[in-house]
Amino acid sequence: MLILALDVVDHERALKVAKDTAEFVSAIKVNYPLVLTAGVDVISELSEIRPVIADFKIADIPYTSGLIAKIVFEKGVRAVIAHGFVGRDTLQEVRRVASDYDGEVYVVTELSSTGGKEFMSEHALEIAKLAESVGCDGLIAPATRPDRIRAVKSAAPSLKVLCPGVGAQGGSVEDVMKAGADAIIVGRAIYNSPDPRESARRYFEELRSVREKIDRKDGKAN
Ligand code: O7M
Repeated sequence: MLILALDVVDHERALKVAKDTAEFVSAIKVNYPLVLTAGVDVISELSEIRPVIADFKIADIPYTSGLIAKIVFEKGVRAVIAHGFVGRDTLQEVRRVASDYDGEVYVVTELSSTGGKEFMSEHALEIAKLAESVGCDGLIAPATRPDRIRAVKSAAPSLKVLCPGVGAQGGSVEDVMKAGADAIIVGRAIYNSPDPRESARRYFEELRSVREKIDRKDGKAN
């Protein structure tokens, strides 16, 4: 599954990239750069093109976190992303709000950047288990460190794992999928390419061929 990280800072361009790549993209992840420039209603516009995941990395007390989740679900998002280091009470509140909208919650374990190793790695597996015990839907784990994808996957086997860091940050589709990822999240390598649609198509095809290779190896192919 391919998720587009739409961190462009121009409203019209965002809509164009979303429409041009929609055929190959399962969901659009919206982060602060777009919403702080285009306004929050861009979420509703994008939701008409593909399902939107609101990546505001919610990290506050339960009341404020729940409020943020409620506001974006009212705008039509399918899922929200919260930080896991905030602890059980906040994740429970975000989960509760999401359930009112039949929405999903994804939890960040450790960031894909080098700094993610500084504080977050040490607690990433506890965060994964916490997210699973709270009934969240999935985790965010770094495509830049496939061994960490394997680790969170075995800590919380029932959760989906979405992996940012492919392309501009150097992660490879094959390594990430072999590590057990359910989806890759790709931003700059698509929206900054001269032909975003073609770039999205290439990631889509690569995902398909890697998936086939993995299934053949696991003996799933007939
Ligand atoms: O492909 P890129 O590097 O242009 O974009 C990656 C996107 O994924 C961008 O929106 C980041 O904010 C996000 N991201 C990471 O790059 N690393 C992480 O560890 C976590 C995220 C993320 O999506 O968290 C939910």
